[in-house]
Amino acid sequence: GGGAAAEPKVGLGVVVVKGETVLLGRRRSSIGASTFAVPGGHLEFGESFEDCAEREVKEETGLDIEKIEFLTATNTVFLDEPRPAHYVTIFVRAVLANPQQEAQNLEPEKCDGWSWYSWNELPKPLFRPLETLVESGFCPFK
Ligand code: 8DG
Ligand code: MG
Ligand code: MG
Repeated sequence: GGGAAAEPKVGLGVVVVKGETVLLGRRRSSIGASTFAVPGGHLEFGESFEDCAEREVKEETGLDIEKIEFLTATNTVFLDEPRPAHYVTIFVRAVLANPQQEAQNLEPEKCDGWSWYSWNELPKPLFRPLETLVESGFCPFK
């Protein structure tokens, strides 16, 4: 796998914040299988970060988000995967448009389910881009 034609891709992760907690799900997809990640996916051609964040969170969890803000970007090379990959991940933060709304697992073939975790008690292992974000000392609460 991997071949000379492989290029870095742009992923986008959404740190959805509710009170002191963030939304994470365990991945079933090939890259980072069984690691905990925030909802997200590929930035599509012509899409803004905000539109991508809204779309991916809606597709994967059914949740409506607002107050979408850019946080930071990470650079991750996945060499130990079945198919090597390189992602620049744009991380944004958002809050629920309606805090009563519950997360649904709308892509069960890609995720084991969504739960809320305190930033101080994150589950392990984290998906590499998220681990990088956490290790950089970044805190989405302010
Ligand atoms: P899409 O086809 O809906 O765009 O993608 P997806 O089906 O949602 O796939 P995904 O694996 O969730 O996201 C696509 C890629 O984005 C993934 O293989 C790696 C990259 N990615 C990061 N960081 C993050 C992250 O924090 N969360 C998610 N979900 N994907 C991320 O680089
Ligand atoms: Mg996804
Ligand atoms: Mg998706």
